Amino acid sequence: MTKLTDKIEWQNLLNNVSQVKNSSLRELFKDSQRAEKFTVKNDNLKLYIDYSKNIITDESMKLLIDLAKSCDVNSYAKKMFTGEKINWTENRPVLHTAIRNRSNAPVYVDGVDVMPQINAVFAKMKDFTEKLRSGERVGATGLKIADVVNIGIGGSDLGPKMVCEALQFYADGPKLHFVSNVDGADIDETIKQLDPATTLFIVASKTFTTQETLTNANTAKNWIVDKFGTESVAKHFIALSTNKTAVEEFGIDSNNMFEFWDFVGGRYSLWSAIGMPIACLVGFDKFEELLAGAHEMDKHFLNEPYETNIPVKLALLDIWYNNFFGYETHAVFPYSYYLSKLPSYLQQADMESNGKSTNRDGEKVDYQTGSIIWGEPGTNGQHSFYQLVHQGTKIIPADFIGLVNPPKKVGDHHEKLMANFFAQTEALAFGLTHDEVIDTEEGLISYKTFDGNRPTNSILIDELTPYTLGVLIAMYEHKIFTEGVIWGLDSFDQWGVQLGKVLAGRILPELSGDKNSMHDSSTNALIREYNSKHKK
Ligand code: G6Q
Repeated sequence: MTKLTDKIEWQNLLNNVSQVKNSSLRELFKDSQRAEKFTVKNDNLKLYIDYSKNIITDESMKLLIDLAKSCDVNSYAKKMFTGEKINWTENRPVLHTAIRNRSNAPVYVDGVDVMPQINAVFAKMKDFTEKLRSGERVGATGLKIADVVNIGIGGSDLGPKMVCEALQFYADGPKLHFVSNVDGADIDETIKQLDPATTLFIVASKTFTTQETLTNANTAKNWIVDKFGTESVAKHFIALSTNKTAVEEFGIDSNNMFEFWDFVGGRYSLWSAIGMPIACLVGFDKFEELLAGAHEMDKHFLNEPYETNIPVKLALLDIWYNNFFGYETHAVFPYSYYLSKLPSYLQQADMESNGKSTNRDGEKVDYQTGSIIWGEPGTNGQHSFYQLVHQGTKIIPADFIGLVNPPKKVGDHHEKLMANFFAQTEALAFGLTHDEVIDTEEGLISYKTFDGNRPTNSILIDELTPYTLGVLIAMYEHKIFTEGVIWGLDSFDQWGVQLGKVLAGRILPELSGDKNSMHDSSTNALIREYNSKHKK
């Protein structure tokens, strides 16, 4: 297969970037059609995406689309949706799209339709959440469950936590808490505010072998068992997992286990039983609306031509800056309080998927792959790090995400919020020239000029509902997928996180003083220092 960087489409982009790199957005916007040309509006998805404030021309966009075509993005998407084993290092299909396949059309894995098993778990989730929310399912003392604690980490934490935060406005169920860190402070600070009689723990772990999760789950179990005895585990714990044996060994009856499967990757699992906290918080119907939104985006991604395909466009723009301009980070700035956890969710989704350097042929790549993703809610960022975004020496392409209508109108807050969104993208694009700086002492003019030409995408969502949230998350998932295909990566494995886990397992007994250190001089000295001062 031709190497990515040897492809004619790649070479054409290299030529194009040398012509376009120094263009200014002020110049490019002399084309009065530019905003219209570089906007995708989709009423069905309730999205309006304006990517005109990027350093691109019609020709650059065409050449980027040629690259996507030459890398067969759409054929790979079809392979994913139809259950081919595109996660080749783990020999697994990648079917988070089947979980939210609202059409219920069969999806086969090794000749077996997976839809009936998906539907069966959803029926069990619906029944459970309805009983929990109505008070029919109670704790050991007969009291209604008021607090639900999700114990999980990584993909078994970030997705449901982000969605629960985003859908807070619709919350009408028990209060949700999330414990992920193995630092005892996390579980301790959480349970100290709770009443064990009215608390349910969800132990969310695909493998049910994750050290952090099992440590927290055991601490929680001791807390409950100390009060109400071993029998009470059945009333206060449920498990979300693929590993029935380990769940039962922990002491949770398989009736209280909600299954998912190896074909759902951890960071793509919020649509599965891992979404249980979401269904507890807002009800199963709203959880289904979330799935429906994602399914609508799935259809768009699969069927829309590249020219108007939203995830493909966003992926190509990221590749444009990452590979042709050499910009290393990509920021996500939600102008919505509810979306404040989106950047940290996307950090995992993107960086764990595409933070890799070995391609399909098992060779080291000779080009950049996954961007560094970071971000914060926008207006807060404006009062802290936006200085660097506007006037620093680094260029940071950014997604600005805002709502046309907030879930609730509070005075004129929303107008002020969105005025900031629009002002920031305008200022980043067009800056302020020397001549435009007014009322300033001559010596300060150079400090007060803004170069502009800082690229942004403006993503407007009609309103924040479970449906549009599903659309938004799936949009980013498919953006990540598209980039992974073009870079020739397996976006669905995560070997990079293994080494640290193995070494931590080796070091743990050394911290009890049971073994001698056998590491490099720095690690040995750190362990000695810790052991000499740590109070046992
Ligand atoms: C996600 C990763 C990782 C995983 C956690 C938790 O794609 O695989 O973040 O979700 O390590 O794993 P368990 O769910 O197995 O506990």
